[in-house]
Amino acid sequence: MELKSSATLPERALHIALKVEGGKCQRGDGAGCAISSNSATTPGDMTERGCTYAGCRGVVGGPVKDAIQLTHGPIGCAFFSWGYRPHLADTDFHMKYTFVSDMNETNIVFGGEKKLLQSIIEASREFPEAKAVFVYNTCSTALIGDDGKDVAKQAEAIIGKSVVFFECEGFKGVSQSAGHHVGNETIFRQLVGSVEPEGDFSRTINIVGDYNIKNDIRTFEHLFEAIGLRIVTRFTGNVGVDDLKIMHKAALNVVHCQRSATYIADMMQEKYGTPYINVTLWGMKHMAQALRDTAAVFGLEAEAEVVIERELAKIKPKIDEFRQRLTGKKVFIYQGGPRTWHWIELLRELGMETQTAATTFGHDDDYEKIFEQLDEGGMMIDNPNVPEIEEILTRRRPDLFISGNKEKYLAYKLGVPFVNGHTYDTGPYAGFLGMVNFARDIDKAIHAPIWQTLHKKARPAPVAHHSSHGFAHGFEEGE
Ligand code: CFM
Repeated sequence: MELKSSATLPERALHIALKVEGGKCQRGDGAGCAISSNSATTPGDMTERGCTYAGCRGVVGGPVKDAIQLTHGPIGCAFFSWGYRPHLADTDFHMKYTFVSDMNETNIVFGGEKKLLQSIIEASREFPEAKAVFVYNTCSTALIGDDGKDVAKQAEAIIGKSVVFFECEGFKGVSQSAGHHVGNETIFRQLVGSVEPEGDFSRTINIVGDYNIKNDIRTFEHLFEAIGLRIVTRFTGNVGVDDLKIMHKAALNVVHCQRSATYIADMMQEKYGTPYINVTLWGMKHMAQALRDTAAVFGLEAEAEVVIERELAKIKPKIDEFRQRLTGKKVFIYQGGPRTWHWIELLRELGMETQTAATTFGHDDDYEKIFEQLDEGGMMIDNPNVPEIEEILTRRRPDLFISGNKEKYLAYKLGVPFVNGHTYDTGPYAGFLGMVNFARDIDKAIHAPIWQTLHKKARPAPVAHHSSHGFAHGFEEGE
């Protein structure tokens, strides 16, 4: 194992691979190719992963703007699931409030069902404007055997609104990824198809797997509309409960985040025959392709070309300018999952090369897409821990680190320019216009005057070359 930081955890070698000469794959343990992903974190590994509850409450259910978001569990679970992800909407009920049944020691001993029922009733009385109550189960309430499903049914009869119960106990999966699955299934089962509206849905789509981070939708929704399509439902950025109920009416699902939301597209295809296409709504090439592929389903190709040409003309001069300033820069991208592969092409459009690519909870299909796009010498690492991240930043010395708040100050301490890819520095980053924002933030990070001042002092000295194995050789080639 050649990452010094993982010397005490030999299992980590299975999660690291290099793209070597001839486009071949070389894994950290010298064997195989595919890296091990979506598997349980080795005990002792300082993982940055979240839990099933986080993926369900924080990612899929949380953006629903007019639901009471109620955690059935201790107050800390609610606190740490709320307020950190800017999944905006045109109202801010879901961002302003979070609710919890506040399970304490006595409740854990004697059961929390009554308290949950009271909490649902009280919350819905306090906030009559809410359209539904979403209840998220946690580790503690699952372990003591509370029947939250039954409570949800009782509550529904009392308050006269949908009470959706998510069985997203934190211990259920190996990461937050399992929570996406639970979120998809529960919303599909309990809400989708429960209302049958009249009207013509022949030219309609759902945008699936966009969460309106920092208003991403403003960069692309009008483009789909400009080619003659109507958006029925967003899953789940800027969406209301009533929209989810009629989601099955749309003629096509356009799936953007293919980690967290393909589940519902598959279920809708099976039950309602709704076809879906996979798209990437970041970057010029991908965004244009997304519009083309969507338009092709409806015979609106000519309309799409007009929109693409018009929009590209608006941003191209700016992108060309940024490309001149960014060409040749090497990037380490570390995101939760698919953003890592969504952005390799976007960075190439800016003249930049992805030197290292990592995800927290990606599955095999994410790593296949990453590997395909990496240049020779590119490295992939699954679920990197903090010492590994530090070592990569020190030894591979990227010109830019695109990651999240957890890693931001580590990057700064090591003197590496940083952009927040999860919640954006000054986004939105999606669509054509968002790409200009992204390029501007990257340019600002890399060319900040501070690096000139600190450069030599702040960057740690390279780690001594200590190995002659093939893997290490490839790994250290930047030194
Ligand atoms: Fe999908 Fe996401 Fe992502 Fe994700 Fe996330 Fe996110 Fe992400 Mo942060 S839904 S998998 S669980 S694209 S919150 S909006 S940026 S880790 S790569």
